[in-house]
Amino acid sequence: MRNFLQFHPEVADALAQNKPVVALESTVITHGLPYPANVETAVKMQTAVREGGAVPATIAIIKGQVHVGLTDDELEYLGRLAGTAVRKCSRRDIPLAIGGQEDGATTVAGTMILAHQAGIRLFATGGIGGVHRGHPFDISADLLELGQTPVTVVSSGAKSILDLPATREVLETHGVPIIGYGTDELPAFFARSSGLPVDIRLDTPEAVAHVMQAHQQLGLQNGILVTVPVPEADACDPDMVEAAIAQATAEADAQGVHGPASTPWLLRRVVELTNGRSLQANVALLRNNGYVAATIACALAAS
Ligand code: PSU
Ligand code: MN
Repeated sequence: MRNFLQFHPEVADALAQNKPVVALESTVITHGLPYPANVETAVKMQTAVREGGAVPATIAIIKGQVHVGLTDDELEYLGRLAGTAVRKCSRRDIPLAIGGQEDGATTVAGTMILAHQAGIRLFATGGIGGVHRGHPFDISADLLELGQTPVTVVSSGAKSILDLPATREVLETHGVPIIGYGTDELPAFFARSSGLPVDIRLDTPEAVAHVMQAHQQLGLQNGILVTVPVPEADACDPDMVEAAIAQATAEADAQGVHGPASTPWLLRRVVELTNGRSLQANVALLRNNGYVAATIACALAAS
């Protein structure tokens, strides 16, 4: 597998010296945000990882080659693919993109697989996929990947475009611990809480690192989910977002949007319906999660 991986020199150096590294996904760049806000946000997230003391490794497939860490030119190239038919790569899609020498943007599931292959234990993103409301068999491959790949994912939970209680149940079935970082409740992406409990609340990077070490020493092969609420100043009014989400979900159903197209379609529509207000929250939580993941990576390197 390592033969498919092309490491950015800075990432290769950091890994060789056991320095803290945080993986970042690329579907949020191509399918989650419009150009050029996507590239600007990706750069801000990489900067936040550095401010937290780690090296960022954004993962994407470019012309059939897996890149672990992107140059500025590669990031710009990827950003300009937003809105095109670039393949959204979950577990299923990775061999298709590599075999076909295609470009591919990795989802949470896809990034977890490639981060693990690259020897990176921490990965930061915005939101994970989940069980779609009203479609109990549309279960994101992210949840199953968390059940079988030993990478810790730092995110702001899942959007309430998803069925959060069902999402939580699937994670429990697959043995995925949900850590609330400074919170007792599962965050709901734009909103700081969902009313659902987390499995444990931890308040420091060291405490999370201790759980990760115990998990590894036990030889457990599943992932861990660390959830971080959106920063208070940038959170959206829950009623406003909820109304937008309800309308977007109803429209998607009416228009027959389904499968992998569903999440990107809903994300775009919610931005429109909130007049971009949700975008501000999205950017803020991505940066914050990058920073938090970096501090955990530092604690891990020191432990
Ligand atoms: N949720 C978000 N923003 C995102 C995604 C999810 O709030 O950008 C992306 C992530 O890449 C995630 C993917 O892994 O969508 C999930 O897609 P699906 O539901 O088709 O598994
Ligand atoms: Mn799906």
